[in-house]
Amino acid sequence: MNIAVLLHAGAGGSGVVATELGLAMAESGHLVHFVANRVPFRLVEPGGPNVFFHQVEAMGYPLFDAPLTTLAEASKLAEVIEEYGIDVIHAHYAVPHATAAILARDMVRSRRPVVVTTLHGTDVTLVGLNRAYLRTTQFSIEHSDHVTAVSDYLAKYTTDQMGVERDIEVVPNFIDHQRFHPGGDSEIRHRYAHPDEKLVVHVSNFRTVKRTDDVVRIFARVAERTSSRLLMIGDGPERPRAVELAGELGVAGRVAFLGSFPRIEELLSVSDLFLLPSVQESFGLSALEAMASGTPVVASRIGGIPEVVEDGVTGILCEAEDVDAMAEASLRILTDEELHARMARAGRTRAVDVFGEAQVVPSYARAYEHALASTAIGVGD
Ligand code: GMT
Repeated sequence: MNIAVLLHAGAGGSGVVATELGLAMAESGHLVHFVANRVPFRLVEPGGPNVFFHQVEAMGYPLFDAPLTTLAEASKLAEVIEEYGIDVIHAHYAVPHATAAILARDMVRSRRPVVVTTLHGTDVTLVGLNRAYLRTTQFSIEHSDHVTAVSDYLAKYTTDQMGVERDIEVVPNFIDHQRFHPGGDSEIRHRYAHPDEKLVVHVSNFRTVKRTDDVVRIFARVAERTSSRLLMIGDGPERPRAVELAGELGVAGRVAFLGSFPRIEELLSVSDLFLLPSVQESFGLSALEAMASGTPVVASRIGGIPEVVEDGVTGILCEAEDVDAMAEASLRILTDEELHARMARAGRTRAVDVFGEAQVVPSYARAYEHALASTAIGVGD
């Protein structure tokens, strides 16, 4: 198949899934064309002869408030479709990518490809439900040829809250468990913590929904009772507030804000606990990355997280915003070696057996075939 992938190129779960999936498809022999405004952040090295990148460039103009990126994306995609005979467009994130995909599909002069859209979370829960984008998001989902969502929660939410009437297949996030694995390099651990200290970690894009201030609050309570350090990985609008709060709570010297760190697997595999106190999370890819690395998780019992983190088995789930409960749960895991080891093993097993690349990627390949079959377009017709 010739597959075009539309994605957000910056750091974020949907871009990670889109890039890893595209690379896996290319590995299995398909030709994959990434279409984005810049090279996706996980496309760190050339992906081999089956991987192409096409840059979207949107022209600014005094009459426009901002460059019309969705239209530029649709135009670029139409060129790619006509030049390479694209069979499938995979749009990750409903707006604007599914919208651009549908526009390109409908305007090409050659054979039309099919549009497969994957809903990742905030494209529905935050952006899509906003009145400014609601109708466009509904339209883009309903006019895709096949739609997947990353959790049961998100599929139901889209149908119930957005009033979208169509089948949505659940295909979860997946993990490269050779890249994310337990037993990291002790030299790396020593850079961040002394041997007698516990290492707690959080990874996100520091948006409000991630509650990075709660991460710092939970850690401050943990640090009162056990010698520990916190690694804050990633960047975003809430980072300055989290830095300030660490100072206010007197733990600044124990918290390292590392920013966007490219090889997070090296840090997850040497950490003792992963914190994810989000108030919204359709799946929680970072929790899965922690589990694959053998790191137990303390997270909120919201959204799709209970489909990923098995409460009491691979981590502990608490009510969102209940900082005290999350601090208690963290201390339980950090101070009970036997419990920690059991959760670390169970997390790794669940990540490999349920969310491994080999388990999940074929579902996307079937989704492509299903879309092609349902519109009666054969590959290369
Ligand atoms: O908010 C983020 O973490 C980024 C966001 C994205 O679209 O890049 O992540 C969403 O998609 C991920 C991949 O499918 C999911 O694992 C995250 O749970 C989801 N984030 C939210 O729902 C807040």
